Amino acid sequence: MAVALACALGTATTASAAGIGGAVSGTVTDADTGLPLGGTALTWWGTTSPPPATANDAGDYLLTGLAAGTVGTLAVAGPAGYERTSIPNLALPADGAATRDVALHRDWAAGAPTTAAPDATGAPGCEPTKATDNDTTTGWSTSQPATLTVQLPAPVDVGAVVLTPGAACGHPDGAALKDYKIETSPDGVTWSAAATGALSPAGDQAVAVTAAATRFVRLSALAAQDAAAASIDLRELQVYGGGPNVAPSGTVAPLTPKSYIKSIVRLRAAFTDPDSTIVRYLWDFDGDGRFDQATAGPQVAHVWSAAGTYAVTVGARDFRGALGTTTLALRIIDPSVPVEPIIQRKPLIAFDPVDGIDLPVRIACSSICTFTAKLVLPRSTAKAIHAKRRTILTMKERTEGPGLGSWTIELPSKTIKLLRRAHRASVKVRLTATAVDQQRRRSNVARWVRFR
Ligand SMILES: [Ca+2]
Ligand SMILES: [Ca+2]
Ligand SMILES: [Ca+2]
Repeated sequence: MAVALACALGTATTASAAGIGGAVSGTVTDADTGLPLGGTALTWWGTTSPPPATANDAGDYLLTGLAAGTVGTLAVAGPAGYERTSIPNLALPADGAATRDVALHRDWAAGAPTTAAPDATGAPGCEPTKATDNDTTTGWSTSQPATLTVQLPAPVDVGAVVLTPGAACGHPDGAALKDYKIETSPDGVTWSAAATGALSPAGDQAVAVTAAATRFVRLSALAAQDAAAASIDLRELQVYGGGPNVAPSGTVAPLTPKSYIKSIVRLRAAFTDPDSTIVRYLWDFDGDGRFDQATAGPQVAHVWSAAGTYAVTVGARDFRGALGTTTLALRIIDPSVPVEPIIQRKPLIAFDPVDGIDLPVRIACSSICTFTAKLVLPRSTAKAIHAKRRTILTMKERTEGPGLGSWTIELPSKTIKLLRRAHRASVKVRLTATAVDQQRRRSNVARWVRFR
């Protein structure tokens, strides 16, 4: 209440206008990647001239000590290789603080190797590199129509070339570049025409140039503003555009171990992008290939009405438009439906018909299986053929892995001899067989078998 009363009486306005309660704050970012530009210097030119502010690693800055209710100019100087700009007529409100975010272009030509032809050197202080030193007070000067070639540090999708004409090296104003031609090249060998035109006598002038994966930019300085000038001068050539861009990549997972129908399911994506900010997340909940929702952050909540396994896709869109996606097979459970037990299948044992002295056996198991079998003579038979032991065969086999095993149980030759000696054409024996898998699931078979 006290504050409202003071405002109504106008005392607050009077107090701040008379003091230095004004401030400007904001965030400085790279205009092409959205990444913060820490280290940017911000200077105020106005009624007061406080010390410059420097943006922190998050790109945030705060300039204080300004006169509230006044107008000034915010001068912005990005880190090395970035454009310098100024925002004139920035009004500070009477109650103190203004906010102003700033996006700066990287100048890919700044400090890049720069050459000229036919005169490769230029007069002292007017060399070709003076056109790419990120300083508009210096310039390149040529005594005749010439080309200036800049080798960019990486392939750049060029969007604009900014030319700053203006006489350099103490030459008269008429020496400023007027007629120009710009070409681009991916390799310095093959050139494509990009722009031609005539510049005004002074000031930064952007020329729209669209050229993907450009490594070289070549300017032809054709004529000065004053046709009678002894030289053609250019203070600065800047190249704006996007550098290499990698799409975001990442993963997505639900926040809870189980997801139920008709309940809120929360999903969180984790994406990274090495060269730009991520501006949006896109969600396809039903796997139809169409995004159903967009969010600014990496988390979303959704409700599914039917049980099933859904292919949920998350896309992350980066500052320059590249999209990276990841897909999750999300199981949505209906808690009212009892979960069917997974059938633990026991091993299966099957015998083919006896073929003479052979009995083929096959088994099927869900995991590695041990198979054992035994043939036992009836007591009376053993006595009749004078067999020393009733157990005439034991075998033990093992499957190589889950699946099938097949072997042949063969009547031992020793038993056959005894049978012949006793003049028997056939014999009935007791067969017992067992199959046990890794989970100790067991199947047993016991039956009579007749060999002939
Ligand atoms: Ca310069
Ligand atoms: Ca990127
Ligand atoms: Ca969809």
